Amino acid sequence: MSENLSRRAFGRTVGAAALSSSSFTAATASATPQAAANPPNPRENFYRFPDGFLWGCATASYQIEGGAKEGGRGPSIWDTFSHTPGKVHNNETGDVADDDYHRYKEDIQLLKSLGAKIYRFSVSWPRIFPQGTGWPNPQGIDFYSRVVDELLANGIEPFCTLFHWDLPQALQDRFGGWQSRETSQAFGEYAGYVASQLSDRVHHFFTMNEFSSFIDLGYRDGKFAPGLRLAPAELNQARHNAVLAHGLAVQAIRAKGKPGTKVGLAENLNIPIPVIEAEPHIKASAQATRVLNAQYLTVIMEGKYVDEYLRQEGANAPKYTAEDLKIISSPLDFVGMNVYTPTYVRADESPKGFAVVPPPSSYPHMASPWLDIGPEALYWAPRHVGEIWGVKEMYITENGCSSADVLTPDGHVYDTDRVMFLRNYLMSLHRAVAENFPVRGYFLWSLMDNFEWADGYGLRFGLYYVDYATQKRTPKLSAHYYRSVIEKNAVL
Ligand code: PNW
Repeated sequence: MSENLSRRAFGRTVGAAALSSSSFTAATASATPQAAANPPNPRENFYRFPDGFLWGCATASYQIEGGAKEGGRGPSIWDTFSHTPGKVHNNETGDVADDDYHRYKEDIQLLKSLGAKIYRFSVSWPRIFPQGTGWPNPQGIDFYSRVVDELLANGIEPFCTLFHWDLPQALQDRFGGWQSRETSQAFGEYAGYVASQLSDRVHHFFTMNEFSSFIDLGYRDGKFAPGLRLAPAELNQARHNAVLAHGLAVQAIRAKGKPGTKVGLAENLNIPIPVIEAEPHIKASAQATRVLNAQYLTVIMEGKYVDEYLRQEGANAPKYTAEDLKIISSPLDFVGMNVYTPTYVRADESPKGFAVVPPPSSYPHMASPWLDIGPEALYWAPRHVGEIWGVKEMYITENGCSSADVLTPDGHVYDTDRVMFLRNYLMSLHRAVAENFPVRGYFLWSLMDNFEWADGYGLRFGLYYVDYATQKRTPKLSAHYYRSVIEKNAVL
């Protein structure tokens, strides 16, 4: 009965056409009386998560908001990059994206329909400081303040990311972006300001999203904004400036936020998986975790660049002071991990003690060519981070996949591959939690299809299908699946 009611409520929010009079709905509905009569699905017991486990979704400002020239927003490096012909698939831009800037209330209802308890969104720095520094733009913080209020009014806890790649263009022009410590300093000031304005209602802040994506893809490979290809010494310095910025932001949030405000980061660490789950490969994978994440997570957790990295880079190693390392390793309240792909590692006789095993050409991946399928990554990320660095609070800040979604004429998206992906990754997460690695919550990437960076609108990661011509959102099969997972607090 209550299930019927909630399904009807779900249908109402997402548009009646999406859920009515379909074989999918009928099949689900007819299963209900049977489920009540028979013992529950054993999976619901075996793969159940602890009470209070937090389920939610993640998005990012440039990928969903649009409203690029509204509310006093200044340009970001992604506006410049996407408007440069040849940089993004079909020369698509985030000018409109999901139009969430105008539709955030509707989008928060989508979250509510799923039963989400938490939502990870990002603040667009150039909405707050259109020139990167200086006087804040009141319309900018007002927008996020309204988003936060709307989330809280719907019983959803906001988790705020401060940097998800949309650097103010002014900082790129004036200082060369992350090539300069001026940008690190400016980030600290921006982070402190946002915390001072939102921490009465937002209790969790992430400084940065994915160092390697915005630095390595943006400053080494030229595939992301600002589209540079730096030499190794300059690249390592940009990496250093980015982790320094993170540390300055941690300190600024502690100084300017309400007491009790929690700070962490959302990092797509390299996740070594032992080729065989037995010694000595397990030990090799732990050693690999420290070395392969040397420039980012390891220096943040340890306050020191590991010798292997410094030796390997030689004269190209970054220049820094002891004070820098103290700032970079400012203590965190939690670690967020974006988990997508595995890195297979085996034990090796070399001084490093491990070797990375490159995937064979037959290795399966999702619609994004880089998205190799490795469900065990969602077990090994919390295990390595918990065992190596003793982290006491963790979140999975992103996990999900692209799929070649097709909207059927009667308005469905049967993304069985995404459901397969989620089921298998979540079973690995369940194992980590069952073994007491302290993962408190999971954010699925993403709530809805959105601007997938250099892939434009060509690759879809959402639980909701977005028709970009009409901005209509349609729940995919995976949205129904995730809603059931949240409802049962178990992997189905
Ligand atoms: C993450 N790679 O990006 C980002 O945090 C999201 O903004 C993005 O939409 C999502 O994952 C899906 O791509 C990544 O090439 C981009 O390995 C590229 C890679 C990994 C993550």
